[in-house]
Amino acid sequence: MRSHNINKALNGLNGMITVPGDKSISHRAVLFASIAEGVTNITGFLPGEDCLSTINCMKQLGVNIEENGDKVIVEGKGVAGLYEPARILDVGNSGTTIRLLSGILASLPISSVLVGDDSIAKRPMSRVTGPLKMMNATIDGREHGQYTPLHIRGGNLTGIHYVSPIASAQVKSSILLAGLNAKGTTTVTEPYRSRDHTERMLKTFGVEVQVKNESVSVYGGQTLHGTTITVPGDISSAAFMLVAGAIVPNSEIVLKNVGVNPTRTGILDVLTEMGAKMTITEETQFGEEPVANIKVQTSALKGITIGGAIIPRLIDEIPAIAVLATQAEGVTIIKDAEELKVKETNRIDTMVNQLKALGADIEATEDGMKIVGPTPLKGGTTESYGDHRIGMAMVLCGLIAEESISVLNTDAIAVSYPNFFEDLNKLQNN
Ligand code: SPQ
Repeated sequence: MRSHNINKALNGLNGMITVPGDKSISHRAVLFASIAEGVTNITGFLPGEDCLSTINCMKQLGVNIEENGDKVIVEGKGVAGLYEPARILDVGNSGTTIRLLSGILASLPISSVLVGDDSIAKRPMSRVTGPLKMMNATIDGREHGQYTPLHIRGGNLTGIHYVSPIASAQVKSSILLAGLNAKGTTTVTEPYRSRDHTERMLKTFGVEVQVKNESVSVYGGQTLHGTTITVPGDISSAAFMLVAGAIVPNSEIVLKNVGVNPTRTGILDVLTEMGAKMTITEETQFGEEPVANIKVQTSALKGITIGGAIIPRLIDEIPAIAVLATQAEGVTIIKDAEELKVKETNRIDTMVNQLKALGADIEATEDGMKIVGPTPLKGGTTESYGDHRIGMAMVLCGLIAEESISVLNTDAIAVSYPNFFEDLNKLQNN
């Protein structure tokens, strides 16, 4: 396992970079292309470990996929053309792969077994297996289908109206994918809207999707048609650079072609409300997805309260926001974010414990955290705990701390941002 020693960025961060392709969109592009009829050409694909797990699973289901860096060509087989896999499907560290793929597999009369790494083994699966069973799929797993390994035997599904207790794009997408091959109409209603990449991309593949407030519906028996997908830069990866640009003195950075889908831009709202100097230019569209360049400069920041409907719009950015808040004047409260406890790690505990050890004034609450700033951070040893976003958040701490910070198990960062250190070096050497 690799580790990195991070030193204070004395000359600031400067220049322009293009962050890697969006992870959520890359997964969906491969999954939807695989169940479509005809060829799909994907560019800007994220060749991170999670999305490669999706590709490997689809290959085991008989799909021909050609990969060349960020270019991927998928020869769709139509959903009924997927093979019964001869071996266990391994999703690695990827929650998106196991939950979305479960929806597809639940709609097919084949038997499959899904496993992942130690982190996946602890993450709740009943949020998808529960509604898929209501649709008539047979699914088992540890603790009655709550945990991996999952065994799915599907087919002959009936559409449902599922009112989800949580705002989760993985739950919504899994049920909708099953609904595409079910009898009648399938509807998912969420308490707040989660990221809507599935709804947007299904349209690109020729599927009729109805969206009404917090509800999304599809009817069964629709055919997806191969297409061309250009993946925008990942705003969740950009978030680490945006926070670095705002807190490291003497910085001015521009991030090119970042996805600015409104269901993902909570981080931009938070930066603006905290007082960050930020501008958005070159707004355009990559298919159904809005994209823009984002410039950020070193800023004087103030604490704010973050909760309610904005949480699903920035859930993956909270580790970065926690670091940001340690450098803001006053109190920052993050609430309504219990979902952080069931990510790759318990992101409330891992962030609070590690930031506290570095000298931050931070406390965990039941549904988030409270941070009082600004506080200087001191050196020490930190760890990703196998969670890419925790690893990158700890690197941010090293860029501003008085002494160097060593971050253990930085390999995990390759899950979503394989060139993270190269991009950071570029910004430090301009
Ligand atoms: O795929 P995975 O491991 O679940 O990834 C994470 C991440 O930090 O990259 C969460 F740990 O992102 C999820 C996100 O939190 C990706 C996602 C999606 O692509 O649909 C949706 C969110 O999860 P959820 O549970 O709210 O649906």
